[in-house]
Order: sequence, then structure tokens, then C-alpha cells
Amino acid sequence: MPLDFGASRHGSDMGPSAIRLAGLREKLESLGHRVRQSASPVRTLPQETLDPGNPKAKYLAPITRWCEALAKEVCRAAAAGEFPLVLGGDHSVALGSIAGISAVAAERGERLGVLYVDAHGDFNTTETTPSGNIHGQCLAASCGYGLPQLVNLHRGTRKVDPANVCFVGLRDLDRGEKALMREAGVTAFTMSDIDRLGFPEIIRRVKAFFNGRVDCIHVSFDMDVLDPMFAPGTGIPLAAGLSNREALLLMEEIAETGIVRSAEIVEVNPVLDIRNQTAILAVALVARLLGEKIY
Ligand SMILES: [Mn+2]
Repeated sequence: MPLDFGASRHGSDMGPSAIRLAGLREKLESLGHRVRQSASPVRTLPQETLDPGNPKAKYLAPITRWCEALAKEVCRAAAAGEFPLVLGGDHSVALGSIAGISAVAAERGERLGVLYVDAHGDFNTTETTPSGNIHGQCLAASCGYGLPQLVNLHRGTRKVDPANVCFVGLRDLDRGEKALMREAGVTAFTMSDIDRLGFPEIIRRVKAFFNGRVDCIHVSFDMDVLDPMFAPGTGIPLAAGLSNREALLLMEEIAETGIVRSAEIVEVNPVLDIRNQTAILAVALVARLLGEKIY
């Protein structure tokens, strides 16, 4: 999903190419998976060619249009028994992927959970946003808060119950979004929790959180959750993040639940990267999520 309209720093529209060049298809095929489609189902325009419009929700019209197309494609793939793996793009693409997978879950009468691995909350609305960027509003909208154009995308209802959303790696929240997250009742394991309890205990709690609460999990992975030492190629790098080893282990362990049905990996920005290392790490993370074991 080569869409970077949700972020101020351009370049994550090249993320899917960078991830493909880092060997995604070869890695997945080496694990025994069959890759059905590696080209984007949508054709986007460069951000700089369009007018941002509403300063509190920049590029709202093109984002909703393209995320609608993405939702249809995710829905089609999941309904056909495929594993939709969305390559971002900035995090606003989550609006489309979560809309698509939630439609399939609802049809099957399944409860959807979201593992949101991100340094940021992405839980602003037009009332609280400091930047007007939609990648900072995408999870709030998926949970039913914010502009009706985003909340009602694809199917005119909330996509995921915030009580079924679990964060890992949070370390930077805007004041307004923090209040809304608390009110909504999302669960968060912050970097401080990780430092207090240790990562294995956090993983145990994440798995316990989903166990029995949901029937399927969507993994939404923002590369900025990683420490910039490991992932410099991302739009809003923030110090004191996850190590590559912690992130790889988290993917391996969440895969063990056996109920991960879809995922996205977002905010790979090759313009800011060093020798494509962020995309290379993205491929390694996806591989762990899709069954790779060291031994
Ligand atoms: Mn994000």
C-alpha cells in the first residue's frame, strides 16, 4: 500500500518496494508459503501533487478513497483463506486493513483483536491532533472515534472493540490521545512496563490478554517501535525503543497463538534509511510472524 498521505515526512510510499527488494517473497517461499500477489492493488499519486485540504485531517479524501480500495482487497483475500499481509506506507493504511479484516471477522461471527506494536498511540481525533496527520488518528478511528468518513470506512460501524486492542512498545503520547485511550479502555504495555517487568513477562501477558478474549488477531506493526539504532528508516524515530531481538521474539511468540489472521508492517521510509536495513529487518519480522523458527 504505497500511501504516505497520512504522514508529514514523505517517502514511506516507497516502503513496499524497499521491503520487496529486501527479499520478502524469497523469504516467504523459503518458509513454504505461496505468495499470490506482490504488486499493490491500488495506484496512488505522489503526496506533493495534491492539496492537503482540512488541516485537522490532511488528505482525508484520498486516504479514505485508497483505504476503501485496500479494505476491499484485504476482505477478498481473507475471505478466500489467504493471509493478508499489507506493506505500508504510513500507518494510515491500517484504516483499510483493519476495515477489511473486521468485515470478514464479523461475517464469521468472530471477535477481532489487534496487537498494535508502535511507539505512538495513533489515537488522536480532529479535536486533539497536534499535527493534522491521519496516521496519528488511524487507531482511534478504527475503534470508533473521530471523523465519520474514517470511522465508517468500508462498513458503517466501528471496526474493533478498543477492549480488544493491546499495545506493545508505547513511549510517546499526546495529552488528548492519552485521555481518549484511557476512556476507550485499550490495554498498553509501555516501554516502562517492559523495563519494569522484563520482556518475557510482557509477552506472557500479551498472549494471556488475547487468549479467550478474541478469535482472531490482526498485527499492526509500526517500525518506529524499534530503537532508531535498529530501524533508522522511519518517519518519526524515537529513542529508547525495542531492540531487534525483542521485536523478533514478539512476532515469533504471537504467531504461536495460532490465531493471527492478518498483518501490516508500516512506516518503512527508504529516504531516511541506511542501506535498506529497516526494510531488511521488516522482512525478518514478517518471517517470524509467519512461522520461521531458528532451530
Ligand atoms: Mn503508528
